Amino acid sequence: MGRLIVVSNRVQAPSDLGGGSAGGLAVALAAALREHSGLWFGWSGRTTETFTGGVQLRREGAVNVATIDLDEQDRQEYYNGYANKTLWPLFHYRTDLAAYERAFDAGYARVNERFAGALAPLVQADDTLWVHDYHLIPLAQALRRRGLVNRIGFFLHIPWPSRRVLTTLPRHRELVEALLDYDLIGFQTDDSRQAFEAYVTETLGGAVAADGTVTLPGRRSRIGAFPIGIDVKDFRAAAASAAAREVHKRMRRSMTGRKLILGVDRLDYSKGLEERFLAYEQFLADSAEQLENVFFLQIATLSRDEVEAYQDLRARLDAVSGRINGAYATIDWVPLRYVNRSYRRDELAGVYRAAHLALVTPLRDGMNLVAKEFVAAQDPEDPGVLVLSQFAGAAEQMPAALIVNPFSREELAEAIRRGLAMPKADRVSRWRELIEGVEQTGVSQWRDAFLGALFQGRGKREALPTQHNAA
Ligand code: GDG
Repeated sequence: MGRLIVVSNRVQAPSDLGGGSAGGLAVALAAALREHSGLWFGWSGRTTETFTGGVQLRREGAVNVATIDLDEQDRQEYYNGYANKTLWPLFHYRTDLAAYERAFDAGYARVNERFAGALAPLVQADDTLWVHDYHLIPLAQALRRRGLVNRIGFFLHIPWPSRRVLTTLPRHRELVEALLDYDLIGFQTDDSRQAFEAYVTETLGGAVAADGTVTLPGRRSRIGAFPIGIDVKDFRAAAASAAAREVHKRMRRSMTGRKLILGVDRLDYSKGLEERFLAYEQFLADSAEQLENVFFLQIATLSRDEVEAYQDLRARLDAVSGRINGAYATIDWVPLRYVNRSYRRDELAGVYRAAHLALVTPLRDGMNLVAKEFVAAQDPEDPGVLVLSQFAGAAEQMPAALIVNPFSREELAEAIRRGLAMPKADRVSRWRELIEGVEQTGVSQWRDAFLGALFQGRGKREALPTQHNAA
């Protein structure tokens, strides 16, 4: 078998992953590459005055990393533009925030061409490519135009929206047709897979067979749901590390017997932070007996802060958190600790373990790894309670959580009350069910299921009738 080439917008060097600040995805991809002697290709994150197309190659342990620089216009039109101001809001059902600008379209197409132009010469005949996420939907098409017939798979980390929502995107048809140049398209959930199927059958007039084969005149691809997970063993080890134990001790000391409600998210409007703050405010207003017995720690790492919608959200969260603390804080109790810095993975594991209740309440989320990490970090003898949004992909696999509608302030406030009062026996039995699911849908199962499906039963692409081959 040839090499595995992973392509993602950004490349996270495996050497940075140890106890560092990487999320679960980077860890998963690094492990997949180590096993398959691979290459990881993506944007360096740097911009230069003019685009050169030069590839920087380096070796990180067993993994070869190849990056390119983009130019400033690329960063604005492709990354901040089409990826984060058009596709991200739209795929998270925020049509009100989605911006449609011709320059963004052009930038998105240009950068995908640039990726393809730099990547194609590095690809050998028997390599398999695995492309990640919404930044790179047209990449396979750009590579096929350059004559590549290798197997190429695509995995979407965010939700695939319903047909009605998707059709608000100008040129939605081109986007989906480009996606069909991949041999396999993976989604996080059945819900997303079904939404894609509905688009293919109802808008494109194609057919989707029971095994996921998608057929349209001159095209064939395959779709499937591959829920991503975490490396449970690795995360448990992080939770048992000296750094985690130290943070856990510090947290417990600072709690002074109060119960800890925890949120950990990138600061993003899809994560439902504002709704969560308002629900907590409601909980405080309704639960006089709980005042000073609990506090809420929200870690919200800054993200995409060049995009106005994120700056606006940050200003609103500053205002709501200030209002809550202004109204309820006493000389020795702060009801809401709202923190914008980020923590090391092992430190974070220690914070998870100290929490009595986690609020994972996105308005929309492809999966949500925080829910799984929280479960993995718990003490099996005395676990905390997970409150989980019905709109997180993770809810499909975690029905033993307290499942809530994050848009309902009352429901969320009630779940906080219920979670904090839950008897230990109930917490333990729910946790056992949850950890079993987290273990069964771990990151290695995700990787193996996706790559297994990509390798399965298919010869090279030349066997398939595609529009490019036919033309
Ligand atoms: C996308 C999809 C899907 C957060 N704060 C810190 C920190 N984190 C880590 C968490 C977790 C990761 O970041 C966040 O992952 P999520 O899954 O919650 O969310 P997205 O970033 O939106 O990820 C999502 C995911 O892709 C994978 O497919 O689940 O639906 O939106 O691992 O722990 N990590 C560290 N310090 C922090 O302060 N070290």
